[in-house]
Amino acid sequence: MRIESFDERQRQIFNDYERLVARPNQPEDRSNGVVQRWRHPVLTAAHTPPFWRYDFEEAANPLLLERIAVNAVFNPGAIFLDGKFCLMARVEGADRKSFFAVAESESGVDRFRFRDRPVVMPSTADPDINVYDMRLVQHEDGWIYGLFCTERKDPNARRGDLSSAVAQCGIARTRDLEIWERLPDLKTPSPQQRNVVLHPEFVNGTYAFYTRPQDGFIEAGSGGGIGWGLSDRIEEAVIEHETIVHDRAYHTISELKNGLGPAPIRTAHGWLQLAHGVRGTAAGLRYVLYAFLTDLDEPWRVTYAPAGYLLAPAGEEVVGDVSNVVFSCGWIARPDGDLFIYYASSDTRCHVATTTVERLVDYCTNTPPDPLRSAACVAQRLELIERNLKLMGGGR
Ligand code: M1P
Repeated sequence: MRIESFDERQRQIFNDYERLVARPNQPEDRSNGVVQRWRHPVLTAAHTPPFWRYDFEEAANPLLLERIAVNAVFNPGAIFLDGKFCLMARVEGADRKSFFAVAESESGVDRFRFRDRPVVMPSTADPDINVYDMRLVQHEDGWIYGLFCTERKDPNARRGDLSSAVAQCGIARTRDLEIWERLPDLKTPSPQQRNVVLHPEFVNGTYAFYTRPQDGFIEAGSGGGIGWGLSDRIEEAVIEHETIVHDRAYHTISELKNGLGPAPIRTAHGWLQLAHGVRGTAAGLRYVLYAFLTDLDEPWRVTYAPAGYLLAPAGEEVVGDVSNVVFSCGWIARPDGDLFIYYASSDTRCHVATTTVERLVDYCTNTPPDPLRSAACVAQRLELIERNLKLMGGGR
């Protein structure tokens, strides 16, 4: 290890950080026309300010060692606020605890910079052990809501079991992403909840939630699917009755689990939805992102469900703390229709993919649904091939 002076090392740390944060991003050379990936991750652990990790007081840290390391930055919620693209990132310390922090950018594709301090999220009477995956939504009641997973140790775990946990939906609201009012956790008929998202508009005068009922902490069990429920109040939100919007199905991308990503986007053709689907493989779970549309007046009713995934882990995205995962909690649609999809790969880093609302609606309405059998998939593909061959003047 090269011996540097304290000042030299401090300069180096800040230079590296500034170079990374100021790095311009470029779209990948190729795209399938549906979504455009961008070359560099928009947020990584190294994007957290050095003063979150190092103690820069020379007397206290003469060797200038990293004191409180950051392990990963992933699964950000997203909102456009005060002229900036804001990401509410899940920052995970080396100690495995996650917290929220806001990073802002003018372009939406690069130069994301964290605010000086992470979010101080108030607790409920039963303090959270871990919080993560905040979905931000500008609700028509005027508040910005953050719905997130709050995790606590399972009080009923058998002695010696230090892993069983209970996941529920935490709710907080803000005007500026800075000062948060914590509301009581959502109550639902399901034993556990994750991936809960608030619908941006009232439905019949009530608050509407997309849920993900689950029996246990990891497995959906007899529950699962993307659920739907209503609550008269948000201050003490209770869903009495949960129905399933989008179920799991055998031999699909979401056979094992699924869950809504960000809050849906209103379009002329229905609510544009983004979700993750999970299936089991010999190498473990595989998480992909998929899109669908629901009815404008009945947001719980699926109108178009294209087969398969919109985005699956590729290249460096495949590897990380929890490999073979892409996961999204945030996207931003601009008034001109440009759409910025923020997603994380392998529970490690955050990326952006760009598209337009028009393209995703086209994708949803024109991609055939999953016919659920190989033979039917061949028939579906043959229909496309024959039409194309005719256009191209024959074939062999
Ligand atoms: O590790 C992959 C993801 O697992 C969980 O999501 P789900 O409940 O849908 O399986 C979450 O912990 C999520 O943060 C994580 O990215």
